[in-house]
Amino acid sequence: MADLDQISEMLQKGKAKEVERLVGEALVEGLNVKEILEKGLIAGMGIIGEKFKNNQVYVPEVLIAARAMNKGMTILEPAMVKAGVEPLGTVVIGTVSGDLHDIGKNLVCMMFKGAGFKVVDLGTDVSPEKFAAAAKENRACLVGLSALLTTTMPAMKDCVDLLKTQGGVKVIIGGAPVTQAYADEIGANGYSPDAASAVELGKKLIGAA
Ligand code: B1M
Repeated sequence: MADLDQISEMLQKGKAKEVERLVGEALVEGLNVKEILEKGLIAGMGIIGEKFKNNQVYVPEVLIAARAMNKGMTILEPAMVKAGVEPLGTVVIGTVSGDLHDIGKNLVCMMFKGAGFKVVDLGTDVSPEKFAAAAKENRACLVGLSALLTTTMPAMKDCVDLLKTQGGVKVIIGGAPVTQAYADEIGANGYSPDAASAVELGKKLIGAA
């Protein structure tokens, strides 16, 4: 009998093959797809996110857990489509113009995926126009901007200004030099110091918390 706690546990340990096997077994046994996602994969990723926030695990552990999550998702996704399971929402994420740092941004993407969002990752050095076009095209509820350089922080304001003209979408910002005060100054909807909190904030902003 497939065990959802075991899926969560194996994911936290980064055992990708085990996660893949257990998700497959759960599907064969006819377990509810949404439950496998929420009580198995998302639950495991949520625990990793919380531990990361509290410095109980570090970047490598998160990356390994995310890889296990992805393995599980490749098995689960076709069944989710069949069952009509909707993502919580779509979030467009990228590192702003002139900035090539992507390790933190990638963690933010993983945490959002782990929480059940559809993620459109635009990569690095992303112009305000590209953010705006992707938000529109994907009907995103959230846009996440990352910046690691003090010199690229002003590009966040350009993005916020442009996205505001489109309306509807909420903008959250983060990255080592970024602060809540800066988010307030440029009119972003929120700031988050780490990847796990970014998801909590995003959920709150779209009323899914
Ligand atoms: Co660069 N770099 N770098 N770098 N680099 C820093 C940022 C720097 C602080 C190093 C230093 O001088 N001490 C400094 C910036 C100084 C400043 O502006 N005040 C710096 C510099 C100057 C540069 C170059 C200009 C160096 C040069 O060429 N002279 C150059 C710029 C290139 C460019 O972007 N145009 C450069 C290049 C590089 C590498 C390419 C070599 C490499 C990047 C590789 C990559 O990302 N693929 C690199 C690296 C690795 C770093 C350091 C060492 C580590 C950054 C990192 O990945 N941290 C960094 C020094 C440091 O931070 N100790 C440094 C780990 C990551 C998990 O943390 O990205 O902060 P972080 O993400 C966190 C949070 O900030 C948050 O969540 C994550 C964790 O949960 N977060 C968000 C991030 N984005 C978020 C978005 C959100 C919410 C939260 O919502 C949307």
